[in-house]
Amino acid sequence: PNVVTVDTNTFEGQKPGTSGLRKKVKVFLQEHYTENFIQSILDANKDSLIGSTLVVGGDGRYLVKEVVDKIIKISAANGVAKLLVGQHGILSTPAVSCIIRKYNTLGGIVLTASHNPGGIDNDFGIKFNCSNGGPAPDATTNQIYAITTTIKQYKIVPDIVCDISKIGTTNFDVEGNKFTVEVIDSVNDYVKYMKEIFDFDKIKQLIQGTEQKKPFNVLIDSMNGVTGPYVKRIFVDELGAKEANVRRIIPLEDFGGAHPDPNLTYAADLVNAVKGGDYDFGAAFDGDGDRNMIIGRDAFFVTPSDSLAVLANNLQYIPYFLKTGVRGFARSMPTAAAVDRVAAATGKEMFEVPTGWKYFGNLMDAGRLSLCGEESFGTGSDHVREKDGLWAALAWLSVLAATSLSVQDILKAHWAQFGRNYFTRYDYEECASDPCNEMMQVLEKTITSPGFVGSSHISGDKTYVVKLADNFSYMDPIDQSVAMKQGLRIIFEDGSRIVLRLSGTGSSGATVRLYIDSYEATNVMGDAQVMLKPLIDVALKISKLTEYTGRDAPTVIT
Ligand code: VG1
Ligand code: CO
Repeated sequence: PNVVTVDTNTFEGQKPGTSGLRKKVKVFLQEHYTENFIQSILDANKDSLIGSTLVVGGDGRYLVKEVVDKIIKISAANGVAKLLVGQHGILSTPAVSCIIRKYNTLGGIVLTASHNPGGIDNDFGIKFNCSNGGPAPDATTNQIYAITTTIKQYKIVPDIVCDISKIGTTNFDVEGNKFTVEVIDSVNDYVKYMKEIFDFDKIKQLIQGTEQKKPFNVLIDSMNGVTGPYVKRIFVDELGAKEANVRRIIPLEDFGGAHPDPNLTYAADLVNAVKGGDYDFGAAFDGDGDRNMIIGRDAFFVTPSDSLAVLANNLQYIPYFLKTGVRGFARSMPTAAAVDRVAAATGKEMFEVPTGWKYFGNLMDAGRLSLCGEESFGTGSDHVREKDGLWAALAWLSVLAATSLSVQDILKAHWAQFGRNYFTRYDYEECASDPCNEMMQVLEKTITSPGFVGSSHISGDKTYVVKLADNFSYMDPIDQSVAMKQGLRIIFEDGSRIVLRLSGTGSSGATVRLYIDSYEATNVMGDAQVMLKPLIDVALKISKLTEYTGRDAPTVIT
């Protein structure tokens, strides 16, 4: 087959957000739109592209297969030597990271809009991951974006026909050069790796029970997303769970109409099933498999911030960390600081980075970070360079197996030892963009004006005095790169915080995220919504959120 050069025009707005380029499917369907972005990714790697290998796969949503086909044809035209493609185009985000690292590839292209709904009327996304397996850093995504604003042509080999439904290797001759597509089993490498990290026998014993102990009843929900085949292999085939213990494990192009976001609102099915049934543990994962929600008996909810802290405090029960040792911990800025207390108690280094997994990679590569997380249901370790939903569930089950405690008792013991960081997040989804941008500008001005630090804010019988207020910026300690304007924060004298930022993963309009947290040393058994109500009122008043968004209630409360 021959290379064809196609003239194209630029498109506005091909700027990757928190985690890749995410737009409505119909935007990607415009002629040349997807090709432009793929060519731009390859051009941003042009120094090492010739002869390279890339990993390609996605979360199974509508358009994944078509875009895999385009990536094959455009890669062939641009000197890539080999692609490792998940069968049917299926690879979870953490599996892509695992495969990039295992086979030392130049990187990978992940086709996902994560937890955003799928189908022809919903979202699609394309993300580039680097050779460390992690999402490309800002420098690279900025470069990709810059190329999209000037692109005039792309190269493609239209005549390559490759069946990605069958495992196997196909070689093509592209103008005298060999080009190889290897279609790989979507789950093998990942499952093998999980078996090295965890003690599967112990988890199996927990799930199946022994003569002395009754089975630990789990309910795992893949939400029709990519984790289905991984869950089937790991939980049913390897760990001996029954078919009835796993749900929605066939990846569907539209996620069955579900919003595959594992939180209390969108994973209500799981919550209700665990509440109403005889289950000890429930877990759900998002569309691309990097997020997790963990609940205990009676649907006792573990906040992601607490989940991170509990795992940090119990890593000795996971064989991987016995081998590697435990380096530092990290969390994203809006994540509650529960893990900071574990770091202080165990003498580990602690990092606070902006929202988005790409900021953890450098710290891991430098050997300073073992475990990290985000409040947005992201938990992971340096075993890969993405957050990893299934890993988090297996980590929890390892701790539960070793301690013989219930989820709730582990949390209670944790709070008794460290105190509790109450946390809640309010999301106002799909608001009008202009007023939200204005709200952020006005609020930034207000909180950085002279006199704001030191000011008092009264709600009910509580008075909060401002200690620090800014727009968060971060300097990477490894390469000194700086990320500015990562969210407005107001920190009070008692350590309570209000954080406000606009989402960088939506495909239309603006989503406002309001994060509230406050620490209690001894009053640890309260209800987060009740405990945090005064701070929420202060936040709504200072930000004038209702006036700007026209919303008197959030879309999702976590
Ligand atoms: C959200 C979360 C962030 C997460 C990102 C990608 O970003 O808040 O913590 O890293 O999604 O996760 P934003 O900009 O919308 O707040 V995923 O599972 O969508 O790749
Ligand atoms: Co995701």
